[in-house]
Amino acid sequence: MTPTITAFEQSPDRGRGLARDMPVRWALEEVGQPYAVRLVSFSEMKQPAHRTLQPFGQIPTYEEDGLALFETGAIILHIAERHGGLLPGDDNARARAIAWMFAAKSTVEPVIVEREAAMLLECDKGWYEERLPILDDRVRVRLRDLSARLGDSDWLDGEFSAGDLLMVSALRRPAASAIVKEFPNLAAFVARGEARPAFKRAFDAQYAVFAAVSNA
Ligand SMILES: N[C@@H](CCC(=O)N[C@@H](CS)C(=O)NCC(=O)O)C(=O)O
Repeated sequence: MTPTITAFEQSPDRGRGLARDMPVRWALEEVGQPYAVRLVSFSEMKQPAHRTLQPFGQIPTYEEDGLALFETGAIILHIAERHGGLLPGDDNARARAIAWMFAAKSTVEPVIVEREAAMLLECDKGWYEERLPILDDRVRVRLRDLSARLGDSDWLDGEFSAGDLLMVSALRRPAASAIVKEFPNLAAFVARGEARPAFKRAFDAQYAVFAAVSNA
């Protein structure tokens, strides 16, 4: 059965491929699984029908054969477990790739999202200018450690995996991009992810939604 994911009807990112349906689309493209997209408005996302799928009233969601999932990481793990190409076959390597998925979502992305939230929601506060360097430093500490671990490797642990997919997705967030540039190996890591044909297909598909709304 073709899975259906949800995405913003009108994405605030204006076609930059930042909304979190993007990593799910990317994962589906990597494994060659066709999918359908149901676009939802901001008000629909907060209605009970959508909250049944996503308790926090957010996108993305994933529905397939009686299964409804939320949380990007869980959705991608599900996709990766059912198809080849996103997790290694060797059990230990697979466990390590899953550890990188968690690292992306629970160690790296939160500090980036915290900076993003400050930029969006706190920029009119008197203490904003004072707080921003503190948030930048929190991102920098994580990226410094990540950069040290990545070293000269193409990917975080051997072949490209769902861990890389989620880490590249976190580093693509605008709140991280200036700091990513301080670490040339991380900038190259992101560029390698974005150069993957599956990434490009996912990006184009998400961009098409933005373009259709803009031209309407
Ligand atoms: N932890 C969730 C976060 C989902 C999330 O933040 N979604 C954003 C779009 S990228 C959203 O729906 N924002 C609208 C809102 O929270 O009202 C995941 O990774 O799936």
